[in-house]
Amino acid sequence: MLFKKILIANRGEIALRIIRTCKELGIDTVAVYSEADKDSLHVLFADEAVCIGPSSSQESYLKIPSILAAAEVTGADAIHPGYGFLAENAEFSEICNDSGIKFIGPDPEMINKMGDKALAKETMKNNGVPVVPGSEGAVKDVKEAIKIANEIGYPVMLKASAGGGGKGMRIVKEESELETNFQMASSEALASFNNGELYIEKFIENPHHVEIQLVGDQFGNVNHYGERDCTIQRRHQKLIEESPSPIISESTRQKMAEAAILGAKSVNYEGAGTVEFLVDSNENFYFMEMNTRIQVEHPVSEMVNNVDLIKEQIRVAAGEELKPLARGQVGHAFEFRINAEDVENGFRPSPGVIENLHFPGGFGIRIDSHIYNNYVIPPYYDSMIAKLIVWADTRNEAILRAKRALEEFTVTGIKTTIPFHLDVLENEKFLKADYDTSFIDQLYNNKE
Ligand code: MV4
Repeated sequence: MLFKKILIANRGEIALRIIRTCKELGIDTVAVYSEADKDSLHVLFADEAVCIGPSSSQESYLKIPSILAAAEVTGADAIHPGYGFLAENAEFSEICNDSGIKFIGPDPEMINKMGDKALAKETMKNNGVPVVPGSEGAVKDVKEAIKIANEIGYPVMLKASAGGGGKGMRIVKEESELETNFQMASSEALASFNNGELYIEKFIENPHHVEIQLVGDQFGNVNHYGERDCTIQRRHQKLIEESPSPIISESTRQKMAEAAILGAKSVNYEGAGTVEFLVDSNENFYFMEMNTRIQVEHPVSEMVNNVDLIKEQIRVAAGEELKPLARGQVGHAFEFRINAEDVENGFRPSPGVIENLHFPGGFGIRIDSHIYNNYVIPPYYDSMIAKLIVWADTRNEAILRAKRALEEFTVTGIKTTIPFHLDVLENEKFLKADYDTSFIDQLYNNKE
């Protein structure tokens, strides 16, 4: 049997996304919400809702005792953390399971192993997954960093063991710059993550970020759902994702999927997860990080696989055995993140009231969103207000469909990233899939 009642420890579109799947599985749902979110759709659409505190995330969506108390008073037998907030918090995973409430995600040991990026990389390397040349795990001091940099050659990159997603990263072009960068990166990491440990690797010029979606069960089976190309980012915030990646061959695609499955099986990975790779211009790929959560961009993989990944995630958490995929990936999908941001002013947040809203529709269009007419976007949380997901047979057809959908999409009262996406869809380089990580900086002329 699956669960009877799932508490969703999240807000916004992902809370709604999870509630929808629970309903289709006949599972009751409990929403939790902060005071700022009392009029949110996830509160309205769940079977029950519990206020867990004031507006600040620290005092609500991140407050473990309040969430546990909400689960206990409502009799929830599982908690889905969504993404962000407590999704990769080992302590939360442990406390849930100790309280007899199933955490829909990996156990605390797995979260810790993958959360330590230097350890995760070392683990993958030891199991035969290709990694960027560099230190074995963390480096102990500047001296060791210099020694390794001389072996692998400049430019190199310093990364925080406790970082991830680009925080605490530094490029070093030559030996004379290493010591100061090392000290700065280390104290930054210490201040942000309470852990100053760094590892070092060769800097890969203008890579693509390509990630493989996986789900593992309790019997050692791991399915893969193809890859997503997440290279269109600004300051480590993804803006557009697509599947399949337009820059890799069928043979690279298969090798990456095999490497991801090898890595996941070698750690007995359970649940939904993503193995991120850097891909260089020669299609060499290197393990970068493993995320132990469902990600924002999971719908891209759902569309090309015709699979509800949240359903799979809930099933494996309940102890069901995965079945091999009935088919491979079909067609092409994009996700466009619609953020309440003023693109012309450095993507500055633009919270406020949605005055007039019209969602696009028609064949191949999917909207995952919690907004509605007169909804007030609170200033306390992230600025994503909708995801437009587009599916079509080919990349070109998906682009044409995306363009007409973005033209139909109406949001007034606030600034959004819709005009940004329309610009990208006119860009020759994007159309030819000739883009890399510097794409947005070049488009908007705003290098960090
Ligand atoms: C790198 C890199 C180049 N060489 N590592 C790591 C976290 C991720 N968000 C960005 N990361 C990078 N790691 C080495 N050894 C370049 C990046 C990078 C990047 C990668 C993919 C897509 C966009 C990016 C934007 C800036 C930096």
